[in-house]
Amino acid sequence: MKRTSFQTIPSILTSQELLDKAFSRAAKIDIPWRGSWISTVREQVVSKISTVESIETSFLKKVVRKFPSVDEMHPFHRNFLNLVFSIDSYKISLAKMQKTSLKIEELSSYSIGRVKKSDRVQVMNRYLKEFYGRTSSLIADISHDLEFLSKCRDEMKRLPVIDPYMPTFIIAGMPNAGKSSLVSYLTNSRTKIATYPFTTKTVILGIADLSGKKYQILDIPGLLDRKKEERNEMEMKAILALRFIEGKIIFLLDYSYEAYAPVDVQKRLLAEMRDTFGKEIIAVQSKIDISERMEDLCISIKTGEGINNLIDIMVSNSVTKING
Ligand SMILES: Nc1nc2c(ncn2[C@@H]2O[C@H](COP(=O)(O)OP(=O)(O)OP(=O)(O)O)[C@@H](O)[C@H]2O)c(=O)[nH]1
Ligand SMILES: [Mg+2]
Repeated sequence: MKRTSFQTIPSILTSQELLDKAFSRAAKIDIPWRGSWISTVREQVVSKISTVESIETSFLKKVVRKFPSVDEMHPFHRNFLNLVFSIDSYKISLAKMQKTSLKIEELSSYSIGRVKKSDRVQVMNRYLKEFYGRTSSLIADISHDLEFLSKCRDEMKRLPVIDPYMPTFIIAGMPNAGKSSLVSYLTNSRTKIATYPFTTKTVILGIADLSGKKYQILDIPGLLDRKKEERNEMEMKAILALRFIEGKIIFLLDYSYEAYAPVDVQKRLLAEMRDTFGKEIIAVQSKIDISERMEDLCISIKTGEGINNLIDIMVSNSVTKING
Protein backbone atom coordinates (compact mmCIF):
# COMPACT_ATOMS: atom_id res chain seq x y z
CA MET A 1 0.00 0.00 0.00
CA LYS A 2 1.23 3.46 -0.89
CA ARG A 3 2.05 5.64 2.09
CA THR A 4 -0.67 8.28 2.06
CA SER A 5 0.00 11.72 3.37
CA PHE A 6 -3.01 11.68 5.71
CA GLN A 7 -0.40 10.75 8.31
CA THR A 8 1.41 14.04 7.89
CA ILE A 9 -1.52 16.47 7.71
CA PRO A 10 -1.28 18.90 10.63
CA SER A 11 -4.46 19.75 12.51
CA ILE A 12 -6.97 21.84 10.56
CA LEU A 13 -7.96 25.25 11.93
CA THR A 14 -11.63 26.16 12.16
CA SER A 15 -12.70 29.20 10.14
CA GLN A 16 -12.83 31.26 13.34
CA GLU A 17 -9.34 30.20 14.37
CA LEU A 18 -8.00 31.08 10.94
CA LEU A 19 -9.60 34.53 11.03
CA ASP A 20 -8.40 35.15 14.60
CA LYS A 21 -4.88 34.18 13.60
CA ALA A 22 -4.85 36.44 10.53
CA PHE A 23 -6.45 39.48 12.19
CA SER A 24 -4.41 39.31 15.36
CA ARG A 25 -1.18 39.13 13.34
CA ALA A 26 -2.32 42.14 11.28
CA ALA A 27 -3.23 44.06 14.45
CA LYS A 28 0.38 43.81 15.64
CA ILE A 29 1.77 45.54 12.55
CA ASP A 30 3.38 48.83 13.42
CA ILE A 31 5.02 50.74 10.56
CA PRO A 32 7.74 53.27 11.43
CA TRP A 33 7.16 56.92 10.51
CA ARG A 34 7.36 57.39 6.73
CA GLY A 35 7.80 61.16 6.56
CA SER A 36 4.09 61.91 6.43
CA TRP A 37 0.98 60.77 8.22
CA ILE A 38 -0.72 59.73 4.97
CA SER A 39 2.25 57.60 3.74
CA THR A 40 2.59 55.92 7.10
CA VAL A 41 -1.11 55.02 7.26
CA ARG A 42 -1.10 53.85 3.64
CA GLU A 43 1.80 51.52 4.25
CA GLN A 44 0.21 50.27 7.45
CA VAL A 45 -3.10 49.49 5.71
CA VAL A 46 -1.35 47.78 2.75
CA SER A 47 0.73 45.71 5.11
CA LYS A 48 -2.33 44.62 7.12
CA ILE A 49 -4.17 43.54 3.97
CA SER A 50 -1.13 41.59 2.69
CA THR A 51 -0.63 39.91 6.05
CA VAL A 52 -4.23 38.74 6.30
CA GLU A 53 -4.13 37.55 2.70
CA SER A 54 -0.87 35.71 3.18
CA ILE A 55 -1.93 33.91 6.38
CA GLU A 56 -5.27 32.85 4.92
CA THR A 57 -4.09 31.79 1.49
CA SER A 58 -1.00 29.99 2.69
CA PHE A 59 -3.18 27.99 5.08
CA LEU A 60 -5.70 27.14 2.34
CA LYS A 61 -2.96 26.20 -0.12
CA LYS A 62 -1.33 24.02 2.50
CA VAL A 63 -4.63 22.18 3.00
CA VAL A 64 -4.88 21.56 -0.76
CA ARG A 65 -1.26 20.40 -0.90
CA LYS A 66 -1.34 18.16 2.15
CA PHE A 67 -4.56 16.23 1.53
CA PRO A 68 -3.81 13.35 -0.83
CA SER A 69 -5.56 13.33 -4.16
CA VAL A 70 -8.13 10.59 -4.59
CA ASP A 71 -6.25 9.06 -7.54
CA GLU A 72 -3.08 8.66 -5.47
CA MET A 73 -4.77 6.74 -2.69
CA HIS A 74 -4.53 3.03 -2.19
CA PRO A 75 -7.88 1.42 -3.16
CA PHE A 76 -8.50 0.48 0.49
CA HIS A 77 -8.13 4.12 1.59
CA ARG A 78 -10.09 5.43 -1.38
CA ASN A 79 -13.01 3.10 -0.79
CA PHE A 80 -12.87 3.70 2.95
CA LEU A 81 -13.01 7.47 2.39
CA ASN A 82 -15.95 7.02 0.08
CA LEU A 83 -17.78 4.76 2.53
CA VAL A 84 -17.42 7.06 5.51
CA PHE A 85 -17.35 10.52 3.91
CA SER A 86 -18.04 10.37 0.14
CA ILE A 87 -15.34 11.06 -2.40
CA ASP A 88 -17.44 13.72 -4.10
CA SER A 89 -17.71 15.78 -0.92
CA TYR A 90 -13.98 15.39 -0.36
CA LYS A 91 -13.18 16.65 -3.85
CA ILE A 92 -15.68 19.51 -3.60
CA SER A 93 -14.31 20.69 -0.25
CA LEU A 94 -10.73 20.66 -1.50
CA ALA A 95 -11.73 22.52 -4.66
CA LYS A 96 -13.44 25.15 -2.49
CA MET A 97 -10.18 25.71 -0.57
CA GLN A 98 -8.41 26.41 -3.86
CA LYS A 99 -11.15 28.70 -5.15
CA THR A 100 -11.39 30.67 -1.92
CA SER A 101 -7.65 31.15 -1.85
CA LEU A 102 -7.78 32.66 -5.36
CA LYS A 103 -10.70 34.91 -4.42
CA ILE A 104 -8.80 36.22 -1.39
CA GLU A 105 -5.76 36.97 -3.55
CA GLU A 106 -7.94 38.87 -6.02
CA LEU A 107 -9.70 40.74 -3.26
CA SER A 108 -6.40 41.65 -1.68
CA SER A 109 -4.87 43.08 -4.86
CA TYR A 110 -8.07 44.98 -5.63
CA SER A 111 -8.11 46.45 -2.11
CA ILE A 112 -4.41 47.33 -2.14
CA GLY A 113 -4.88 49.02 -5.52
CA ARG A 114 -7.65 51.17 -4.09
CA VAL A 115 -5.64 52.06 -0.98
CA LYS A 116 -2.62 53.07 -3.07
CA LYS A 117 -4.75 55.44 -5.13
CA SER A 118 -6.31 57.05 -2.09
CA ASP A 119 -4.93 60.04 -0.23
CA ARG A 120 -7.41 60.17 2.62
CA VAL A 121 -6.80 58.30 5.85
CA GLN A 122 -10.51 57.81 6.51
CA VAL A 123 -11.08 56.27 3.08
CA MET A 124 -8.07 53.95 3.41
CA ASN A 125 -9.37 52.73 6.76
CA ARG A 126 -12.77 52.14 5.19
CA TYR A 127 -11.15 50.01 2.45
CA LEU A 128 -9.32 48.04 5.12
CA LYS A 129 -12.57 47.42 7.00
CA GLU A 130 -14.29 46.37 3.79
CA PHE A 131 -11.46 43.94 3.03
CA TYR A 132 -11.72 42.47 6.52
CA GLY A 133 -15.48 42.06 6.14
CA ARG A 134 -15.32 40.39 2.75
CA THR A 135 -12.47 38.06 3.58
CA SER A 136 -14.30 37.08 6.79
CA SER A 137 -17.37 36.08 4.86
CA LEU A 138 -15.28 34.16 2.29
CA ILE A 139 -13.70 32.16 5.12
CA ALA A 140 -17.04 31.74 6.89
CA ASP A 141 -18.45 30.26 3.68
CA ILE A 142 -15.98 27.38 3.87
CA SER A 143 -16.35 26.69 7.59
CA HIS A 144 -18.31 23.46 6.96
CA ASP A 145 -15.71 22.30 4.46
CA LEU A 146 -12.92 22.93 6.95
CA GLU A 147 -14.80 20.94 9.59
CA PHE A 148 -15.46 18.17 7.09
CA LEU A 149 -11.80 17.95 6.02
CA SER A 150 -10.73 17.95 9.63
CA LYS A 151 -12.98 14.95 10.29
CA CYS A 152 -11.63 13.16 7.20
CA ARG A 153 -8.10 13.78 8.40
CA ASP A 154 -8.79 12.50 11.92
CA GLU A 155 -10.47 9.29 10.73
CA MET A 156 -8.14 8.54 7.81
CA LYS A 157 -5.05 9.22 9.91
CA ARG A 158 -6.03 6.38 12.24
CA LEU A 159 -6.15 3.90 9.36
CA PRO A 160 -3.27 1.50 9.06
CA VAL A 161 -0.57 2.19 6.53
CA ILE A 162 0.19 -1.26 5.20
CA ASP A 163 3.70 -2.27 4.24
CA PRO A 164 3.26 -4.26 1.01
CA TYR A 165 6.47 -6.19 1.69
CA MET A 166 5.46 -7.48 5.12
CA PRO A 167 3.27 -10.61 5.27
CA THR A 168 -0.23 -9.81 6.45
CA PHE A 169 -3.02 -11.67 8.25
CA ILE A 170 -6.52 -10.26 8.60
CA ILE A 171 -8.44 -11.55 11.61
CA ALA A 172 -12.09 -11.98 10.68
CA GLY A 173 -15.15 -13.51 12.26
CA MET A 174 -18.49 -12.65 13.80
CA PRO A 175 -18.73 -9.98 16.49
CA ASN A 176 -17.31 -11.02 19.88
CA ALA A 177 -15.44 -14.03 18.42
CA GLY A 178 -12.18 -12.96 20.09
CA LYS A 179 -10.49 -11.15 17.16
CA SER A 180 -9.11 -8.23 19.14
CA SER A 181 -8.01 -10.58 21.92
CA LEU A 182 -5.94 -12.55 19.41
CA VAL A 183 -4.49 -9.40 17.81
CA SER A 184 -3.52 -8.05 21.25
CA TYR A 185 -1.98 -11.38 22.18
CA LEU A 186 0.13 -11.55 19.03
CA THR A 187 1.05 -7.91 18.52
CA ASN A 188 1.91 -4.55 20.02
CA SER A 189 -1.65 -3.35 19.37
CA ARG A 190 -3.81 -2.78 22.44
CA THR A 191 -7.25 -2.41 21.00
CA LYS A 192 -10.38 -2.47 23.08
CA ILE A 193 -11.63 -5.91 24.12
CA ALA A 194 -15.11 -6.24 25.59
CA THR A 195 -17.92 -8.69 26.18
CA TYR A 196 -20.31 -6.88 23.85
CA PRO A 197 -20.38 -7.18 20.03
CA PHE A 198 -19.06 -4.48 17.66
CA THR A 199 -16.41 -3.33 20.11
CA THR A 200 -13.95 -2.81 17.24
CA LYS A 201 -15.30 -0.07 15.01
CA THR A 202 -12.57 0.36 12.44
CA VAL A 203 -9.57 -1.39 10.91
CA ILE A 204 -6.59 -1.53 13.28
CA LEU A 205 -3.04 -2.70 12.62
CA GLY A 206 -0.74 -4.53 15.00
CA ILE A 207 2.78 -5.76 14.27
CA ALA A 208 3.70 -9.24 15.47
CA ASP A 209 7.17 -10.66 15.83
CA LEU A 210 6.74 -14.37 15.18
CA SER A 211 9.84 -16.56 15.19
CA GLY A 212 12.01 -13.51 14.49
CA LYS A 213 9.98 -12.32 11.51
CA LYS A 214 7.59 -9.37 11.42
CA TYR A 215 3.93 -9.75 10.41
CA GLN A 216 1.11 -7.28 10.01
CA ILE A 217 -1.99 -8.46 11.84
CA LEU A 218 -5.18 -6.57 11.11
CA ASP A 219 -8.05 -6.39 13.55
CA ILE A 220 -11.34 -5.63 11.84
CA PRO A 221 -14.95 -5.13 12.97
CA GLY A 222 -17.13 -8.25 13.29
CA LEU A 223 -19.23 -9.43 10.38
CA LEU A 224 -22.77 -10.76 10.41
CA ASP A 225 -24.15 -13.34 8.04
CA ARG A 226 -26.22 -11.05 5.87
CA LYS A 227 -26.46 -9.46 2.45
CA LYS A 228 -24.19 -6.60 1.42
CA GLU A 229 -27.08 -4.14 1.27
CA GLU A 230 -27.93 -4.87 4.90
CA ARG A 231 -24.43 -4.41 6.27
CA ASN A 232 -23.73 -1.48 8.58
CA GLU A 233 -20.81 0.91 8.17
CA MET A 234 -18.55 -1.03 10.55
CA GLU A 235 -19.11 -4.26 8.65
CA MET A 236 -18.43 -2.46 5.38
CA LYS A 237 -15.07 -1.28 6.75
CA ALA A 238 -14.25 -4.93 7.48
CA ILE A 239 -15.32 -5.93 3.97
CA LEU A 240 -13.10 -3.24 2.41
CA ALA A 241 -10.09 -4.54 4.36
CA LEU A 242 -10.82 -8.10 3.28
CA ARG A 243 -11.25 -7.05 -0.32
CA PHE A 244 -8.49 -4.50 -0.83
CA ILE A 245 -5.67 -5.46 1.54
CA GLU A 246 -3.35 -8.24 0.39
CA GLY A 247 -3.00 -11.01 2.92
CA LYS A 248 -4.35 -14.21 4.39
CA ILE A 249 -7.44 -14.43 6.52
CA ILE A 250 -7.68 -16.05 9.94
CA PHE A 251 -11.36 -16.70 10.52
CA LEU A 252 -12.34 -17.16 14.17
CA LEU A 253 -15.25 -19.44 15.04
CA ASP A 254 -16.70 -19.04 18.53
CA TYR A 255 -18.68 -22.09 19.68
CA SER A 256 -18.89 -21.02 23.31
CA TYR A 257 -22.02 -19.83 25.15
CA GLU A 258 -20.81 -16.27 24.43
CA ALA A 259 -21.09 -16.80 20.67
CA TYR A 260 -22.91 -14.16 18.70
CA ALA A 261 -24.59 -16.75 16.45
CA PRO A 262 -25.06 -20.54 16.27
CA VAL A 263 -22.45 -22.84 14.70
CA ASP A 264 -24.21 -23.22 11.33
CA VAL A 265 -24.54 -19.45 10.88
CA GLN A 266 -20.83 -18.91 11.58
CA LYS A 267 -19.94 -21.71 9.16
CA ARG A 268 -22.16 -20.17 6.50
CA LEU A 269 -20.36 -16.85 6.89
CA LEU A 270 -17.00 -18.63 6.63
CA ALA A 271 -18.13 -20.37 3.41
CA GLU A 272 -19.23 -17.05 2.00
CA MET A 273 -15.86 -15.49 2.83
CA ARG A 274 -14.13 -18.31 0.95
CA ASP A 275 -16.31 -17.65 -2.10
CA THR A 276 -16.11 -13.89 -2.01
CA PHE A 277 -12.52 -12.84 -1.45
CA GLY A 278 -10.37 -15.44 -3.17
CA LYS A 279 -7.88 -15.31 -0.29
CA GLU A 280 -6.45 -18.15 1.74
CA ILE A 281 -8.46 -18.65 4.92
CA ILE A 282 -7.35 -20.41 8.10
CA ALA A 283 -10.38 -21.44 10.13
CA VAL A 284 -9.63 -21.33 13.86
CA GLN A 285 -11.96 -22.16 16.73
CA SER A 286 -11.53 -19.55 19.50
CA LYS A 287 -12.26 -19.76 23.27
CA ILE A 288 -11.47 -23.48 23.46
CA ASP A 289 -11.32 -23.11 27.26
CA ILE A 290 -15.09 -22.64 27.29
CA SER A 291 -16.23 -24.64 24.25
CA GLU A 292 -16.22 -28.19 22.82
CA ARG A 293 -13.51 -28.94 20.26
CA MET A 294 -15.03 -28.99 16.76
CA GLU A 295 -12.31 -27.69 14.44
CA ASP A 296 -8.76 -28.92 13.73
CA LEU A 297 -7.25 -25.68 14.94
CA CYS A 298 -8.37 -24.45 18.34
CA ILE A 299 -7.01 -21.66 20.53
CA SER A 300 -7.64 -20.01 23.85
CA ILE A 301 -6.39 -16.57 24.70
CA LYS A 302 -7.22 -17.23 28.36
CA THR A 303 -5.04 -20.36 28.73
CA GLY A 304 -2.70 -19.96 25.74
CA GLU A 305 -3.74 -23.37 24.40
CA GLY A 306 -3.15 -23.85 20.67
CA ILE A 307 -1.52 -20.47 20.13
CA ASN A 308 1.94 -21.85 19.40
CA ASN A 309 0.40 -24.26 16.94
CA LEU A 310 -1.39 -21.39 15.20
CA ILE A 311 1.83 -19.35 15.08
CA ASP A 312 3.66 -22.33 13.53
CA ILE A 313 1.01 -22.48 10.83
CA MET A 314 1.17 -18.74 10.25
CA VAL A 315 4.94 -18.72 9.80
CA SER A 316 5.16 -21.94 7.80
CA ASN A 317 3.94 -22.50 4.29
CA SER A 318 1.32 -24.96 5.38
CA VAL A 319 -1.48 -22.42 5.08
CA THR A 320 -2.32 -23.45 1.54
CA LYS A 321 -2.45 -27.09 2.52
CA ILE A 322 -4.84 -26.38 5.36
CA ASN A 323 -7.23 -24.61 3.08
CA GLY A 324 -6.92 -27.30 0.47
N1 LIG B 1 -12.95 -17.55 27.82
C1 LIG B 1 -12.40 -16.89 26.80
N2 LIG B 1 -12.84 -15.66 26.49
C2 LIG B 1 -12.26 -15.03 25.45
C3 LIG B 1 -11.22 -15.61 24.66
N3 LIG B 1 -10.88 -14.73 23.69
C4 LIG B 1 -11.66 -13.66 23.87
N4 LIG B 1 -12.49 -13.82 24.91
C5 LIG B 1 -13.50 -12.88 25.42
O1 LIG B 1 -14.49 -12.68 24.41
C6 LIG B 1 -14.99 -11.35 24.47
C7 LIG B 1 -14.86 -10.69 23.10
O2 LIG B 1 -13.48 -10.55 22.80
P1 LIG B 1 -12.95 -9.52 21.70
O3 LIG B 1 -11.51 -9.84 21.51
O4 LIG B 1 -13.33 -8.12 22.06
O5 LIG B 1 -13.82 -9.99 20.46
P2 LIG B 1 -13.90 -9.34 19.00
O6 LIG B 1 -14.08 -10.45 18.04
O7 LIG B 1 -12.77 -8.43 18.78
O8 LIG B 1 -15.27 -8.53 19.13
P3 LIG B 1 -15.81 -7.31 18.19
O9 LIG B 1 -14.71 -6.30 18.07
O10 LIG B 1 -16.96 -6.78 18.96
O11 LIG B 1 -16.22 -7.92 16.90
C8 LIG B 1 -14.17 -10.64 25.55
O12 LIG B 1 -14.91 -10.64 26.75
C9 LIG B 1 -12.93 -11.51 25.67
O13 LIG B 1 -12.33 -11.43 26.95
C10 LIG B 1 -10.76 -16.91 25.04
O14 LIG B 1 -9.88 -17.51 24.44
N5 LIG B 1 -11.40 -17.50 26.11
MG1 LIG C 1 -12.75 -6.45 18.36
